[in-house]
Amino acid sequence: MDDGTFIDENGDRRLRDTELVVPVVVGTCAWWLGKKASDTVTHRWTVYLRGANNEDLTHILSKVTFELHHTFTNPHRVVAQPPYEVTEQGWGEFDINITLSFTPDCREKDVSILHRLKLYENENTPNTTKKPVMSEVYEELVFSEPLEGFYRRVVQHVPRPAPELSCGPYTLAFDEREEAEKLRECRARVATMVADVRKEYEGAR
Ligand code: SLL
Repeated sequence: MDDGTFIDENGDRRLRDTELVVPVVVGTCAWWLGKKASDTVTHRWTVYLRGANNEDLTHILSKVTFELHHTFTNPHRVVAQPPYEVTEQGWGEFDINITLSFTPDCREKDVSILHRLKLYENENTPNTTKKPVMSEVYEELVFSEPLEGFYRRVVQHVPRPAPELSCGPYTLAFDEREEAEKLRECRARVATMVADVRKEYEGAR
């Protein structure tokens, strides 16, 4: 009898045609130091990963690793407990690689998200010490045909708020449905582009 599950190549039971979607946000929050700024330290900033609704993610994540620019001491920062954030001081903007590792029963490979540290607003906005420069991006973790045990555990989990981030009061509220729709449109556009390239390639052969 087909119960909607199948056994994968490792002998684990998975749910067919099922997706588990976990909305998250990666972001940076940067404070200009104003009069206290020097050549090498102009800002104090925090990079973080959070649930899109600030919910706790410890039932899914085992750790989050932030890869800073090599000019920082120990640029490889591992955070095993929430809040998943790293605070530093510096002078320049750069791309931060954020790697999410999942709980062992998920059996999924790590996922990396690249996020650029933003220290300055656009050219016409002067620096201020009154509020931070925020840069947040909504993302979705998609577990396709998840392990049955992991899926059941996650859907039965009762959501609870995560410990507050240091920049908690400044984080944005995302309209999940709107963001999910934008992501779907992006994915569809990419799929069309891939299909076009493939057609062109096949036509040229
Ligand atoms: C830039 N490509 O030129 C970037 C590099 C590096 C920023 C930015 C280190 C501070 C410290 C720091 O802020 N590095 O180690 O104290 O803009």
